[in-house]
Amino acid sequence: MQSHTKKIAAVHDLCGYGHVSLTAVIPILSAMGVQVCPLPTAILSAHTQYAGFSFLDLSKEMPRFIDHWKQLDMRFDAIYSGYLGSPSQADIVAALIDDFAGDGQLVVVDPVLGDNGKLYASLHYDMVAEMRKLIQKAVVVTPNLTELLLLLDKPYKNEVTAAEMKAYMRALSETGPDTVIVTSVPETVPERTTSVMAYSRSSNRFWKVSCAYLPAHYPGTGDAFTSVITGSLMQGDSLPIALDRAVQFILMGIRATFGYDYDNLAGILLERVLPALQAPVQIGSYEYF
Ligand code: PXL
Repeated sequence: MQSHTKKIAAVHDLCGYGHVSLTAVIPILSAMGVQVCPLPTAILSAHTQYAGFSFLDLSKEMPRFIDHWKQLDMRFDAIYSGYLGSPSQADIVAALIDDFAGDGQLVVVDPVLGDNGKLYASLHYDMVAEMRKLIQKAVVVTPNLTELLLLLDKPYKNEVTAAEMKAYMRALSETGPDTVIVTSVPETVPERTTSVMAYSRSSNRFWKVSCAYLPAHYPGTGDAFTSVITGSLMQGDSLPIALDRAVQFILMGIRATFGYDYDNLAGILLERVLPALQAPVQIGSYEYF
């Protein structure tokens, strides 16, 4: 099949409301010039932080998508997975990666498991075990601090030193992925900030981007963050530039939303900030640590 734009296989759920997963991944990567081919893991009325959500698990349908994609001889420039509808889907995604990922291809696994020290409502510890296996096949993984500690089987804590973070990122990378990007890392010195930290094993470098802490929680910011990272790497940006672009975009989204009297569960007002993805890269603030 001839390719005119870069294509990505995007393995995430579809939520009818809430700016998470595919409803964040598709608009962001499209705005960055990438054709998204969704492989939906589940269909929900709204994300799982809303009480009473409906949930259709697509585990049976997913292998049919993959079989048809093989018949169509589809080729992807990248594979990107996120929230899975059941632990057994980890094997389906692993098979997709085996079938479609060539040498040096970008494989991004966002191990969506939880936030603020807790698993998401629909998930149990068997998902953590399956995610540990799946990340072995990734090139880039993007856990938040909660997910990083779950994957490493460490108790949650919200105070971590730079030395601990370096050891944790190295340990996760040793299980397979070259690049580990950790979001929502709280820091208090020299002032209260939230950082994104990253480690690349192949270049043996650690990177950090810090921003002011904002006292608001919006579901889906992790999905939006990893989507921008993925689009940026597909455009050929370096890892620290990708980190800068993603942090700037999320901050802009939060700032665009924060000023309103608004239901934070509905996620950031993504549509207000999408055009910013077409702007040239801004001078950023990444640090080497
Ligand atoms: O943004 C992560 C996410 C993805 N998909 C579903 C979710 C959540 C977080 O709550 O519920 C269904």
